[in-house]
Amino acid sequence: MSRIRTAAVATAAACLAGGVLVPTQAQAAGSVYIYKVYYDSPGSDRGGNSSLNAEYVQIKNSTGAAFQMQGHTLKDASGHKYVFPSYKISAGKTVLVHTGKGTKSAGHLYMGRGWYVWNNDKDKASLYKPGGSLRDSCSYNSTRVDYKMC
Ligand SMILES: [Ca+2]
Ligand SMILES: [Ca+2]
Repeated sequence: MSRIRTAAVATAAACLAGGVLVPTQAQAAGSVYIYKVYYDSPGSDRGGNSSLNAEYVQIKNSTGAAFQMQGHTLKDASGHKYVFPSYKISAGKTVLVHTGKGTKSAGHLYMGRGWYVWNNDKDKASLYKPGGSLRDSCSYNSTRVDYKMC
């Protein structure tokens, strides 16, 4: 009998005997990342809040716990910047960061801008941690599609 197998048997025996809590194997940690950039709002880009809000960046939390976004920043390639307010993305959920104005609600945040941010040809979305280090980025370079799955 190998040492590993012996240890496993001993652990199992300990559990049966005393209900000892054995540390479970670490789960796939997951991450918080840019999931999608919908950069070319449907239809003509003539402004208007509903058109601005159809342009968005979707951020996903694939971890097993809620994640607080407060203090994170989202930037485009030319330096437009959005600082996240207090907002928790639930485990496994996403939040849409809309370009236009609106009231924060479950699944929706708003940059509050009066014009588009994400270029329709090419751009780069970068998500920074509160301390300033990069959490994730997503680049695109195509006018043939309206969004990028990152
Ligand atoms: Ca755009
Ligand atoms: Ca458009």
